[in-house]
Amino acid sequence: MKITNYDSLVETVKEVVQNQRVTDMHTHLYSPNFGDILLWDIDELLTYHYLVAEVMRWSDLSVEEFWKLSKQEQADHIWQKLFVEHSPVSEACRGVLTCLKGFGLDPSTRSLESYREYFASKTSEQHVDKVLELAKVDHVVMTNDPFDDIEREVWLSGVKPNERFHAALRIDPLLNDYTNAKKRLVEWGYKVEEEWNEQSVNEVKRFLSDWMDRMNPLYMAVSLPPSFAFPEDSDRGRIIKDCILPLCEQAGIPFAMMIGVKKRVNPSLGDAGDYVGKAGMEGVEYLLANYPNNKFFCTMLARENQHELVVLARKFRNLMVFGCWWFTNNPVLINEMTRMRLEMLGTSMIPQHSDARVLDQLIYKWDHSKEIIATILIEKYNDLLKTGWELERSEIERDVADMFYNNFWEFIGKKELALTK
Ligand code: FIX
Ligand code: ZN
Repeated sequence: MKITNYDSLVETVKEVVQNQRVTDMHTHLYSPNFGDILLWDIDELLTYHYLVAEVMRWSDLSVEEFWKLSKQEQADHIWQKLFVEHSPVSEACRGVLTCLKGFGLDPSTRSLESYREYFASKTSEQHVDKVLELAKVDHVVMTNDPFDDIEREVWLSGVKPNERFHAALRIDPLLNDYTNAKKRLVEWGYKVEEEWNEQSVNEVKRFLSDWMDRMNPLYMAVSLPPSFAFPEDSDRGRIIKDCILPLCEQAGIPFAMMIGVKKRVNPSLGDAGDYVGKAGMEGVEYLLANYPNNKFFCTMLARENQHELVVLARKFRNLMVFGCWWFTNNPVLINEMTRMRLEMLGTSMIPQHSDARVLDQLIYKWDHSKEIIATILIEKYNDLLKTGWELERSEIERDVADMFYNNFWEFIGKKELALTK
């Protein structure tokens, strides 16, 4: 169907984006058969670390007193401070309300007890089906850390994720804290030595290979500080060069770098205590130029890094830019970053991931982002119509499917999982 005027363009783009099935390439969710580490319900939504950071700005409690509260008491406190005593205009607060609305609950009642009753009536499996359908998410890529004591036991018990959940092998402790990580490797039977020699290289590679065999990860991932540099005469520099890059190339999977996080600048806040810093791009540039047979995902945490990341993606086809990560996952920056990407990369990018830590967040993370991305696409397509270019609905469907689904599967080399065009 040809798009002939602005009104039909608006209607078509909104409908196509809204109905587009999604592959969510980075989350902290788990397959429901992994047990209680999959978080869901209103109290988990309210105690999301984004809201912990925000409530501590209003709370009359010390951080220590807050952490001593039960999960429900924490949620009650957050609800009172951020929703009742002050309007919930922040993105994370609004997200909770979008989730309630998505479930057909009534935010205007402000009845936390009625919301708790709704979730209490659900089982985990039922709820996963409901949320994935409401959010139109077909595939959820997890964050899987073999150094996490609880998750490691789940994998070692032989549990495999349900078919809609996929692993990403996350290796922050190995790359960012090798001094302590190698002690655990030795505990687990990997004979790494004090010095970085051939045996250490082989044993770290054996550790990674064992977990790649166990998890079948779609990619390997790490979050990196603003000071990230490569090449670098450091544990991280040596492990990336001698282990990560050869294994990823051999397995044909990307290495995902999430750059710019300053961990625990306020340790008392826990996960809410991480900060952001502008990173140098030289390390990413070097990797792209010197490892053309490796594929790289990259997302950056500082607003100031977004433009150079997009320009770098114009120079190197083995880089796939993805998502509006963490402190950039707000309308003001989703808007700026998506425009920057479309204007310099066209649709050869992955505009968003959810980073959801609570299952229900898939509803709001995708609802909010789809609304912004649709608005921008309407403007961009209208600019085309103004030149006399003609547009078919099927072309809009193709472009939107690429960005929300197919670009991911095609970049990782699993076209068979892409939507048929
Ligand atoms: O490193 C990461 O995967 C970050 O996304 C998380 O550490 C962070 O806490 C988060 O969930 C941000 O949205
Ligand atoms: Zn994350």
